[in-house]
Amino acid sequence: TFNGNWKIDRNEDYEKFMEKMGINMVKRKLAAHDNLKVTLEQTGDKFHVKETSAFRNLEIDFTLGVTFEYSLADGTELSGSWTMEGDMLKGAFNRKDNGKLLTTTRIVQGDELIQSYNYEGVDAKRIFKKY
Ligand code: MYR
Repeated sequence: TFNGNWKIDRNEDYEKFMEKMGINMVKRKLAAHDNLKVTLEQTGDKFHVKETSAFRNLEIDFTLGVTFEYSLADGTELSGSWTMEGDMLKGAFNRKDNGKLLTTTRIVQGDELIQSYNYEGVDAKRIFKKY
């Protein structure tokens, strides 16, 4: 289950990914240490997400398979959806500014939530632990 309070533990290739996303160095340095916390609450095919970081606090509701809008901390707007494949959440989001695709997955492995990202051939991971 994805339910619970998750706190960022470590990143893999996240700065490279953000660079590909066009985020400047100062923001990348800050974002690499954003103390991201995510609370996930799944009820059937609906999710309630609380996101807390050095940048902002927000709450998002989405339904699997239903397109919604999401803005990154730097204001970049995305539109897309999550679906469930087995035990994996798979997200496909398009940037509104250039139409390019950002894909992401979430999976729980052991006591960790692993979120993977791909944009224009660059992969990254953010790995969370329960708190
Ligand atoms: C959620 O489920 O938490 C809300 C929807 C998330 C949409 C996709 C997230 C992509 C985040 C990419 C971070 C990139 C920073 C450059």
